[in-house]
Formats: sequence, structure tokens, C-alpha cells
Amino acid sequence: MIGRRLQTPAEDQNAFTDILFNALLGFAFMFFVAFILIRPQIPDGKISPKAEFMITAQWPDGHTDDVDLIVEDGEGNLVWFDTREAGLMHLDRDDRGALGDNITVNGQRIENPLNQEIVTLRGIAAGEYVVNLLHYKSPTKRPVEVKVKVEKLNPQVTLIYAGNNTLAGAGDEQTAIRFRLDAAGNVVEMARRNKLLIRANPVEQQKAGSQ
Ligand SMILES: [Ca+2]
Ligand SMILES: [Ca+2]
Repeated sequence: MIGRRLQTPAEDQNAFTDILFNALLGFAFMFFVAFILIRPQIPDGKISPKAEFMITAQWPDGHTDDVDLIVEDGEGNLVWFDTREAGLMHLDRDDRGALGDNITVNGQRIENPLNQEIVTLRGIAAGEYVVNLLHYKSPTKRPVEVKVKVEKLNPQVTLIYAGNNTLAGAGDEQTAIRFRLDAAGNVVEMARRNKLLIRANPVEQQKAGSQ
């Protein structure tokens, strides 16, 4: 203890410099490690920066029935399994119930029980949108409940509509929701009045029947 007290100020200074140097070295090393660990951040919370609205139809997982989502825009463009792109609308896929939900990779069977069809609006076009469901095929020969959701994606995800339709059997077409957009993309009106899009149109009906 005495020896320590007898240390000269210069020796104290050296010891302090050593500690400071070691601390700085430690910080430098931590910065180096931190920079290595920094990765480009993928922004989350947005499904697609180019989509303005998302319309989803979903029926129970593993269900064998084929339901179709059909959307008509204010100009009369129609998007459904036969025409997956029309106007600013796009259908992600034709989900045919359990059909095509299993694949085999390297002898291993992979299942995707999801039954879902999604239509996105890539831009805003003013007018009334009609969202319909078609019970296209019904191996179960039973009614099926379909959940429909309309979301506005920008500037943040906002639920515009969520509801259910019970489709009665093959060939049943029902309107889930109708909504009107103004030029700025605001929803100015909503209704559930039925409007047939496929069954009222002999050409489209023929296409549906020929599939
Ligand atoms: Ca379908
Ligand atoms: Ca499916």
C-alpha cells in the first residue's frame, strides 16, 4: 500500500493512459463487430409498395371446394380466374380448394392447406368496385362460409370491410361488398346490394362453364 502511495505523478499518468488506451481499444473492437453485424434493413409492414388496396377471400383450410373471387372496377373491367389482370387490378392465383395444394419435393410431401384468393389494386381509379364470390365447384355438396376483407394499404393498412358470405353450392354467385372510391382513394360509399357479374353475363358464364 505504501509503495502505491509513493508512486510518482508520472507513473500514475502512465497507468491512467494504459487504462484509457485499453478502453479505447475495446470500444474500437466493439464498433468493428457492430459494423460487421449491420445488415441492410428490409422495411416491413408493407405488403407491396405498389398496391393501394387488397381484397382477400378466404375459406376454411383444407376445404376441397373451389371458390372464385371476382372484382369489377368502375370502368367495367373484370378480374377473376379467367382474366387475372384487368385495369389496375390483379388476381394473385386461382385457388381451387385442395387441388394443387400438395407438392412432392425429393420424395417428401409438402402441404399448403390455405384456401385464399387475393386481388390487389395497383393504383387508384375512381368509381365503384364490386366484390363477388362464385362457388365454382363443390365436391362437398355443402354450403361454405367465405370471409372477405378489403384493406387500404397506404399510408398505413386500414381495414375497410370484413364480413362473411355463405355460398350455397356450385354455381352460387353473391356480392360480398361494393365500395366507391373518389379520385384520392377515399372510400366514399359502401353497399351490399347484389350484382351478378358472371351469371348475368352469358359470355363469362360460358367461359366459367367451359373450364
Ligand atoms: Ca378458385
Ligand atoms: Ca387451396
